[in-house]
Amino acid sequence: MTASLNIALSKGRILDEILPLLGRAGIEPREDPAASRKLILDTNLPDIKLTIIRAADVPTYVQYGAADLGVAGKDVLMESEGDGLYELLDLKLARCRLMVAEPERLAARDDPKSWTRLRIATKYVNITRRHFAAKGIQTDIIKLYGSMELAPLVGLSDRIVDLVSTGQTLKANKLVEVEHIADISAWLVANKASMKMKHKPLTSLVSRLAEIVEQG
Ligand code: PRT
Ligand code: MG
Repeated sequence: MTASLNIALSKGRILDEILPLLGRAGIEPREDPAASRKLILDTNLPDIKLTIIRAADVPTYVQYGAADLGVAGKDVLMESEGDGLYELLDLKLARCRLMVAEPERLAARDDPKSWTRLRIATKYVNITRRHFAAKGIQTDIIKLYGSMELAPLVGLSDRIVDLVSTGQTLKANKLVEVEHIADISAWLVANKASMKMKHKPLTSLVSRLAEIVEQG
């Protein structure tokens, strides 16, 4: 009997980009995860199942062993601060950058070198606090769950910390990037106990995926 592997994925960008990669590794879900209301999906391989959850929940599922493997953005991993998982492979998918942004009119007379205290809206509270604490800059952080770009427009904050890919969203809201925090991509993560207990099937899948990522 081969041990079964459960892979946690989130709908949206990650799913759109990971499905072709899994397909190249010979793994096809039995139904379309984007359309299905099922939360656990069978694949063509009897020993591989996909669990569909919210992006921010992927590290939790993997840490507790509710999934053996997971695919999560580096942003989500950095924010979750958990230590119960291994970051195995940079899948180089869903790439973007985590940035500090502010209104154009503020940027015109702003100098990041002079920052001492900032009022920032973000969903990345931990990353933001750590990033600025390391530079000795104090932060008043306002936690939001989305649409961070709105905050400076309505006076909720002066600046935001958010993901940027094309830059269209910032531009449409008259915001500009002022500081780079991290380059972001989706990573394959694994539960630590699964790495021991299911070592063979797990590492063979990971090396198959690594080869495909290498091929680009
Ligand atoms: O939707 P839900 O609340 O369940 O979760 P989620 O919003 O975290 O999921 P999703 O699917 O939106 O994002 C999943 C992952 O995709 C993130 O954790 C990132 O690792 C990655 N990713 C890559 C992005 C982007 N690019 C991205 N551009 N996630 C979000 N964005 C947003 C960004 O927040 C901003 O609002 O897109 C907007 C900017 O895009 P541009 O192209 O206008 O610059
Ligand atoms: Mg979203």
